[in-house]
Amino acid sequence: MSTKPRILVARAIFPDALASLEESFEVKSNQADEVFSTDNLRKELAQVAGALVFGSERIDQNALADAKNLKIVANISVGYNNFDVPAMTTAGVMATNTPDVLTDSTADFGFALMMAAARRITESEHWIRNGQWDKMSIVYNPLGMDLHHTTLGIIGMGRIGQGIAKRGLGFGMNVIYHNRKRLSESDEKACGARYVDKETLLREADHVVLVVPYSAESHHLIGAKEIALMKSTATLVNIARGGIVDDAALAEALKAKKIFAAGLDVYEGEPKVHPELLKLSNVVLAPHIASATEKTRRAMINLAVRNLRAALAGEKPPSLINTELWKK
Ligand code: 8YV
Repeated sequence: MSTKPRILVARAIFPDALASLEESFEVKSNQADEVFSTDNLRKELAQVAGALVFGSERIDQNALADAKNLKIVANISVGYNNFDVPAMTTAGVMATNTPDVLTDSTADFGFALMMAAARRITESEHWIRNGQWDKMSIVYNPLGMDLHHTTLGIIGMGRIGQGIAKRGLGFGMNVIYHNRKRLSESDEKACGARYVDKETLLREADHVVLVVPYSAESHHLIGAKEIALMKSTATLVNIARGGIVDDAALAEALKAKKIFAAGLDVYEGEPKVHPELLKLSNVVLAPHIASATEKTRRAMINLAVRNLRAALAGEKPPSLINTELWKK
């Protein structure tokens, strides 16, 4: 019988990363990449000392019910709203995530969505694909909104928010932000960003980008009332989490042209997308790919593996979330 610790890799990862894990661990992998049912996830976790998971795996009291030997669940994701951290702590299971390594790729993508929405890139592409280029007016269609020298409003000024702000400076944008906690003077200076309250941001920004973590507090942070404060020429980008925007209210507002356009990478109840959003041409839809470059996905997996290896070697994982488990 193998004396190697057993681990679970809950979704498909790069074959070379899997092979390297197999040198040290007895690995139950899921290269078929089908999301485990709640019952199957509980059964799998019951048999392992560590697990590598993605946002698709909900780690709560139920998932942990039979996991008597589990020491760590390492998320391959910076956001960890798929974790019930108190339940993990009670069960003595370390929770880790992958901060920093995806900041730049995700900030790039936030900008890409903003540009695509403002300049109607995907909508125009459909004109070409549908053979309608010759039916487009040279002067009027499709006219977009500028980014350069406009006001960029960022809600959530963590690492990714600050990365977006710095990109905005390169476009000559006036950057304003709102965050639970105001940045230090030196960080504000580095981002060239001015702190404002949420309502002022929504009123003044030409482009609003959401980068706040999901929590009960941020649920429907942007709904009909907030959208009503925005300019009719403004764009809204959500690269944070589904549920931060009320997608039904956003679809209504886009349909009624209360704002100019939106760019979404995340959705309430994804992988389902609100059916009204699918009908609209003034929204750019991406399937939760903000961090999806090969370099970044490899860096995320590497960091998650470092977290897992450390925990199983009795060391402190580099990005431990429930640090109280370490102080004991
Ligand atoms: C992941 C993300 O692709 O890191 C995050 O918080 O949203 C993405 O980078 C996703 O969560 C899959 O785990």
